[in-house]
Amino acid sequence: MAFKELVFSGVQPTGNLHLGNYLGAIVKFVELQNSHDCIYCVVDMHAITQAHDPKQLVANIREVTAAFIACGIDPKKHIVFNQSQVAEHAELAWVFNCVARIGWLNRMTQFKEKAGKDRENASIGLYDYPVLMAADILVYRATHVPVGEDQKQHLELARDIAQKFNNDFAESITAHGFGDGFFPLPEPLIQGPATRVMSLRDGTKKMSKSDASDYSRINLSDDADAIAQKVRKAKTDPEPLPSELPGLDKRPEAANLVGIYAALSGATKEKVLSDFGGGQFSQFKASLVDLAVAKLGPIGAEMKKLSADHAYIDAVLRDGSDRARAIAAPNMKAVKEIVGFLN
Ligand code: AQP
Repeated sequence: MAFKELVFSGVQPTGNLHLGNYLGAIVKFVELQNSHDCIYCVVDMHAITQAHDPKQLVANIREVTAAFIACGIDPKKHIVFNQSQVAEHAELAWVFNCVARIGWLNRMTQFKEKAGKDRENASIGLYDYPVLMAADILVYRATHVPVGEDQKQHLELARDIAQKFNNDFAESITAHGFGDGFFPLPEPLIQGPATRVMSLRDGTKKMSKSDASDYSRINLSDDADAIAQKVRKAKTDPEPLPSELPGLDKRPEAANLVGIYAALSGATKEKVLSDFGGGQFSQFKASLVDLAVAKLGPIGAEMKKLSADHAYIDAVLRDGSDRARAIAAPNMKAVKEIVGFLN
């Protein structure tokens, strides 16, 4: 069955939106608006899978919404909303809980990393997170999902769930007039020079909201001084920059900074190396500071302004939720009929 192309993606409102979220995901969200219908979600139900402060969560939901808009997402042309306002996400997640297999979830590396050694004490929500994520995407029957590299495994699980649902209920799907498959197999869109932005303190670790060191990441809310300090203090090695890509092998910190520069400037890593190769890190870092401040400074300022306008942000989310629900509700109704619920 052919599906209409539709983009869906989400960001957790867990605080400290950073350069990794921006380059790995939000920049792609903005680009895709020109070619696709897009639904961008503040996935607040994922944000309660680990301990959280309710007051902070409300502020974070508004901040991520403000970041989307400040980065260039148009909430009138596309849909911007928060997950918990559309109950169909949770409803479909339950059906998918009965489709997904425990063995599949046991393989999810993000759960292992986030639960750490104390796995018995992790919430069931954290374990089940990828099933809810599959529901987030598939409740809209979305076909394309822009994400960072770290979400690849979760996208594969979403495809497995869609495929198993289509197989398990094949007869019912056909009987209800949905051809040979109700759900598309959503395609991950993981592209560009910064699909996995690494920590500025350790080039082998992902840049992450939860890293204890604020110097490990550039936050979208950082001002010019903070950006400059963090880039200047970013870990490097004693060698000058190479002129060609193979010269970055086994130099994770150098490779990371070159990837960041390439993504922020819209150039390839090859071009960045041909411009800066042979030079000292200090010169390259000075150029990176200028570039990062020019790109991120205005976003941070706009984010702060918008986050403070609660009435505007809340109205955007309400309007987006109404429009999201209008797509999700008929899909959920069909799922209920397919699985044999009376409604
Ligand atoms: N370092 C990264 N490089 C590239 N892309 C990244 N993303 C996250 N970190 C990087 C992408 O940003 C989108 C939103 O992520 P999220 O907030 O939903 O979840 P996350 O991956 O859990 O974010 P963090 O920062 O890594 O949080 P913690 O510290 O809680 O683990 C996704 O598309 C993600 O791929």
